[in-house]
Amino acid sequence: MTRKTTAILSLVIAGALAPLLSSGVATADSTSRVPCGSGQVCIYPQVNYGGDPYVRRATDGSTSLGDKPIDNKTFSVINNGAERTARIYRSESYSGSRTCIQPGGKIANLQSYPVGRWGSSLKLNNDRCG
Ligand SMILES: [Ca+2]
Repeated sequence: MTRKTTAILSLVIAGALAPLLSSGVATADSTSRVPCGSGQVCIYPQVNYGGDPYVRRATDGSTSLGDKPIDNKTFSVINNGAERTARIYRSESYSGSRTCIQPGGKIANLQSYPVGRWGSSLKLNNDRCG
């Protein structure tokens, strides 16, 4: 392989990867956001991932939101928990209308989803949504 060919290939690869890298980050605009780390499920008290998120490590398994500040303030969510689905329920004890977020998935505005902003418990599972 010539040096020129290698250089061209590098450019092609870089160009192909750039959209993938940028689309995986929850920074849709320039305003500051609290990022959701790898292996974490983050529920934000504002749409478009705004405000201080409730953060749960996916490896912790099934847990309730518990914290009063996030209760009924589930406006947006990022699921960075590898292999784990995240279900947000309207009521405590994992009942009521729910919305499931696939691993690697995110929802910028939960208000148009079944759980809405009214989430009060969160369950993480090693299953699939649906
Ligand atoms: Ca609720």
